[in-house]
Amino acid sequence: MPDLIRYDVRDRVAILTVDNPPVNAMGPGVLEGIEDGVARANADAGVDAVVLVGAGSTFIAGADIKIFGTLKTREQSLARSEGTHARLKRIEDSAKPLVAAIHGNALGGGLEIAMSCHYRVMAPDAKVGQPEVLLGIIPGAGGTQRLPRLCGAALAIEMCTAGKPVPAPKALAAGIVDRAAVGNLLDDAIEFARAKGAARAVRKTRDLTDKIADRDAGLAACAAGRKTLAATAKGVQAPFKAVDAIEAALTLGFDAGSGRERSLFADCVTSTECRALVHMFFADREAAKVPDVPKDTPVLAIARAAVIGAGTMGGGIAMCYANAGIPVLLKDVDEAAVRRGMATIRKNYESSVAKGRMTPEAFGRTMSLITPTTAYDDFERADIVVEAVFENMDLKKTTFAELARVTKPACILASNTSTLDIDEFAQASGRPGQVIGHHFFSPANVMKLLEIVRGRETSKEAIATSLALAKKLGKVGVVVGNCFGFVANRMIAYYMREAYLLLEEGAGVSQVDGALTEFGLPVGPFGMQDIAGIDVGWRIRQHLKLTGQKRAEGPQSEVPDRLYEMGRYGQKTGAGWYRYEAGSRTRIPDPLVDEIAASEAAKRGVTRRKVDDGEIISRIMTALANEGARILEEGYATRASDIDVVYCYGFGYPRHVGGPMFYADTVGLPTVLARVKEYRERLGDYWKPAALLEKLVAEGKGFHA
Ligand code: T1G
Repeated sequence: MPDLIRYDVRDRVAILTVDNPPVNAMGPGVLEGIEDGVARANADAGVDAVVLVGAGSTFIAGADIKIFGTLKTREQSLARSEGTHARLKRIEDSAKPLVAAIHGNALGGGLEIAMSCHYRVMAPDAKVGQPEVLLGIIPGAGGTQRLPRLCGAALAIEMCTAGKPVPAPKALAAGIVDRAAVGNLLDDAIEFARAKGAARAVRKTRDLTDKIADRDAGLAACAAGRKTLAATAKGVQAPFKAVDAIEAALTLGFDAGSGRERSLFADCVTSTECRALVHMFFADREAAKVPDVPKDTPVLAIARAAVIGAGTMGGGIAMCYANAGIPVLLKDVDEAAVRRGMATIRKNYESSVAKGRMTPEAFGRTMSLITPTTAYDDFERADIVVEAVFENMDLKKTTFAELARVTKPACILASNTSTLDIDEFAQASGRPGQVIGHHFFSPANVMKLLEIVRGRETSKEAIATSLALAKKLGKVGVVVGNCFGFVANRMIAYYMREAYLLLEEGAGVSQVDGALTEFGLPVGPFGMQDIAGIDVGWRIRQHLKLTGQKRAEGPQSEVPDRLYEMGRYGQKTGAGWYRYEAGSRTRIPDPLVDEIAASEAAKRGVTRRKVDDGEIISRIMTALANEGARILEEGYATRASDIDVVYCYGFGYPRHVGGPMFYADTVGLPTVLARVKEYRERLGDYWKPAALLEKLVAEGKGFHA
């Protein structure tokens, strides 16, 4: 324990330093060590006050999230949090003034410990927050009771239901902290503590009442919070329970309110929502770990970039680099193409400025980082080039051959292709070690997923550089293998296959979409295609016909081709799977599509029937899990949680469900396998169980260890 919490004394002030790398999480012994340190200071005649500070880059970043997995029952949770609450009250009962010195992040339990101190001094660039809802829980160490007592119900509700960190100026203005440090944080906090020590000024947060005195205002804030959540917090419970706990702070005494918090926390921490969100927290971080690419692999500094192709994707990719402060060339074949690309970029930024998401200065500064060009001049200075030309293999191979000639040897040559073979580009370039896939998702400047596709000869340096670059671009990078469609589009082909076939079997377009949005997807498969463009899928199918490939085993519905032949590409043509009024994106069901589905079903001898929503979800999710298992057994994804990350960031799969592979574990792999076998019986041999799925079921395991 002594290593976790250091005890020093300076100018009659005890300094307790929490040292639990990497983020001073409240792992075993930390809170106990703090309580022991406070008790020692109170017994120390040479001490008048106490400062609590974090070692390294941050204060305490919260409870150790790994511990939640050990809380299997309400009883276990209640016992643990009762102990935590009692310990924090004993710390708060210190007879000598206790000052928290916050730098980096004081999040979750970190802020709760800081609020159990009598005062808080905060570094100007530090943040405080209660992000527990992002993990499917609520503050469980008195946060819902102390925070309103410091800043009032409205801000407490905002912080505990959105989970967003609050910067120092706002925390100071709201009363969460007492002083924004000037100069060295620790020196400033010691000076502040000395003054409080001299005045023997102790202030227990739990005794404060003025910020919650106006109960009606507080209850009104709760009602407003619930109203907002009803519209925004679909499919999750934790944010609502956070409001319930804060309401208890307004209506019950501190102890009763704390009891209510403990009970609500226990409801949350044993929920699937919590298990799924904790899974995703670690999955996001695991994705950056590639077994055969050591953490210390040299990373190429990316100071200058270039993008080939000023279309929708190329322009969005150029914006990603400019947004990250990296100068980027944007090249296309002629002035008109480049002008169009720049105009689209400008329009995107102007819309951000109009919405207040970007200042005019930032717009000017960022825009100036993008240099349009129709020539390869200056390409020799680029550290990376991203190719985003038309999805045509010959064109791409020519492009890579040219890029190898006009760039420096160390320059990484990345392709934004969504399905074509990276190894072919690598051969064409003559520089295979530097060739890699950077598959952005549309709109590239918005979607966080970056599929990093490693070719047969892609170097470890190119992979490590791509992972570091993803973080710099604000993306979540997932390294995947070079199979057709990589991971995202390979699996989505099965998702779409089932959607098409269910349509032909009798489900309606908006019924399928409705079932998926009810499940938690932001948009269903048909609405998604109307946005992406039915013509995009048609072109891929034509390319595959040339190479004798199929996107997915089993029957290929002809309905999308019929729509394409009718010029119904989706929103861009005013009609696709749905109809759209001029200038509107509102999806209007079109009976014509169901007629086409019925006629295609007849051609295939399919008997139409009533399909229920349960079957829609089961067929689609089972297809995803089975193909995901195949991707894993073939080695195109490192781990099941990488597939979950791809789906949550690439297609908006609900994080509170945990991704398609986590969801399969929740359903239970024996059930998933039984469904695959049932569908094989009923629908056809193409429903072949993945070998890995059968193996895991035989071993009584899940996709996630
Ligand atoms: N518990 C365990 N491990 C953690 C952790 C935590 N709270 N926070 C980070 N890590 C690990 C992370 O997995 C990674 O490990 C390494 O630290 C660096 O993290 C009682 C119950 C603080 C903003 O939700 O938001 O308190 O991959 O890559 O980008 O009411 O970490 O290196 O092996 O994210 O600099 C509330 C979660 C918990 C904060 C730093 N607290 N953490 O970001 O580093 S619930 C949180 C973060 C709670 C109380 C309740 C971020 C960060 P590895 P990183 P970063």
